[in-house]
Amino acid sequence: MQNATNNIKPHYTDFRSVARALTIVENDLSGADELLKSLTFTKSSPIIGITGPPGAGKSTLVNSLISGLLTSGNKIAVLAIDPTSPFNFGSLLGDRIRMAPHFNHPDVFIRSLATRGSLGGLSAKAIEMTDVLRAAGFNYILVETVGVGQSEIEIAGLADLTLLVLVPESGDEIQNIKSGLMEIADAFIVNKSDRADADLFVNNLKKIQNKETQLPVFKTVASKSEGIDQVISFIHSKSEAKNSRKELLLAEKAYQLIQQKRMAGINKKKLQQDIAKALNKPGFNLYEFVKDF
Ligand SMILES: Nc1nc2c(ncn2[C@@H]2O[C@H](COP(=O)(O)OP(=O)(O)OP(=O)(O)O)[C@@H](O)[C@H]2O)c(=O)[nH]1
Ligand SMILES: [Mg+2]
Repeated sequence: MQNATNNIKPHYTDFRSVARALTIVENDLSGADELLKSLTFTKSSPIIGITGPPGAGKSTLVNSLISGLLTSGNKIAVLAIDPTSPFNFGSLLGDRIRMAPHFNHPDVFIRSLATRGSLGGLSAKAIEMTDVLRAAGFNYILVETVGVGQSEIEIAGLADLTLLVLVPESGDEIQNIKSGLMEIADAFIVNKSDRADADLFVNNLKKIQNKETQLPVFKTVASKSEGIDQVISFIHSKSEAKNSRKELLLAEKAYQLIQQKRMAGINKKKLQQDIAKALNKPGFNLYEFVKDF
């Protein structure tokens, strides 16, 4: 049988093959399954998650990280995941502008994913797309996602290394950080540290942490590429260390993919239509209705 994946092996030397493979996977075109199953991974390219509240400077940071990571002749892929939330409307365009210096760079591949999972969790598509990028052989894969409360936790299931970007005014986030975010982040980045009270916030971040399990706190001014070298060194040091969370990460990914598979073909509109039909008969029972799903 002919299908769209014939001869598509995403490879970082051919961005068109990467773009096509991503499109097939993103839109679940025919052959997407075969493509995913045929992926082979020759490098252990780290996936670096950059998350944090809207406007914290994630894209600007990604932009300066790219500059730092490129110097060693690396090929870099960026996946910008944009939640379909109305208040973030237009930020993809913003990302494009922020990362513009790298848009035409031959060693940088940038792609956006406009939707989150239909289940509200991290999109299974994001997992599949980062795997396509890994199989393509990029040296680093940067994934930017806006984190609002719980959604920050989701990226930890995707990334080998999670950087939580905050700003000196992120005082309200401290509560979130205390209740869970500390476990998922590998480092805090206090961006916009050219603003007042950056040091105070950095100290607070250190104070709320357990002495033994202190995460590093980096101060950056992403818009001026200040403080980036330290973050790059941290990324290098972490990528060399063996990832002790590997099983945990894979289990999280498997969970998302299974969830997507099980829910395939089920949507609320169709459910409503089926219920409308079922209601025409006497004695409708919701539990009876859902028992075959
Ligand atoms: N003063 C200052 N401004 C910065 C710094 N880094 C980024 N900005 C500015 O902050 C604004 C938001 O930056 P982005 O990089 O788009 O932030 P983001 O977190 O990607 O935003 P979303 O993707 O919309 O959540 C832009 O106007 C940047 O120029 C910094 O270190 N200092
Ligand atoms: Mg952004």
